[in-house]
Amino acid sequence: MRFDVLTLFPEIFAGYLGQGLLKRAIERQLIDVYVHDIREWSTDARHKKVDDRPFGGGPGMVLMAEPVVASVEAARAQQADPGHLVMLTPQGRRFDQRVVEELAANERILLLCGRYEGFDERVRLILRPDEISIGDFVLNGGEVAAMAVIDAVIRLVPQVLGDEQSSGDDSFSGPRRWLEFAQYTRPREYRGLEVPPILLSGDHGAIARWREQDALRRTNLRRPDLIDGRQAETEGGERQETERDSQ
Ligand code: 6GU
Repeated sequence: MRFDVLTLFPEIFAGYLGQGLLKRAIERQLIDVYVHDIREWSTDARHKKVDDRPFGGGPGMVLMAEPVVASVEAARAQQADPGHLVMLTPQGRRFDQRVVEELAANERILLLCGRYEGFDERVRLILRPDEISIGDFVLNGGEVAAMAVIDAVIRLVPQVLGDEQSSGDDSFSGPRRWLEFAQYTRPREYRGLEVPPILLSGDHGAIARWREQDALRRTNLRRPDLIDGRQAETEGGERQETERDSQ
């Protein structure tokens, strides 16, 4: 699977690409990530300007349509497959595990990162991107969001996760899309808190039932909206789960 990131800040990606699961996936040639500098497509040879003041006035700067459209078209032309174009913007549809699964079906994804007050509207009108937001808050640019998209999508690319790992039990995954069950490792007792005995029983059927029950209990408590669209109780006064009452 190939990702093309289009950004004004290509340096931001080096650390992220050079580490962990993603680094290994790139080395194993399961994933390719190309980072493109939108500034290289500036129409202004001297100052490499890519933004300008908004028509109608107001604060901030707007990314100009020409360099952005040119950079996307140039990246697309590098391969026969034009890829699926994603624009990272707080005005996009909300990113969740369903969107991750949808995106993972593509062989090639282009991630267009904005900065400043946003893109000239004609970028959207011309390129018709799949606009995605990672949540209802404002970031300074799409770069962190693009990394979140890559990070989530590669987990679903075959062979990226080792045999011992699997995305099937992940929160928001599987047929029910609940939160994941609680996990424990050694030691069996820590500061008076014991690992639930079932997990030490070796009875795989019983363990699977306990985990299913725990996933449901946690989801009910923390994210009831995942079960039946109920609003999560976030106002004051409701019960908070603690180590003690989860025992
Ligand atoms: Cl994708 N971009 C920006 N700038 N802010 C965001 C976002 C994206 N998603 C949530 N907030």
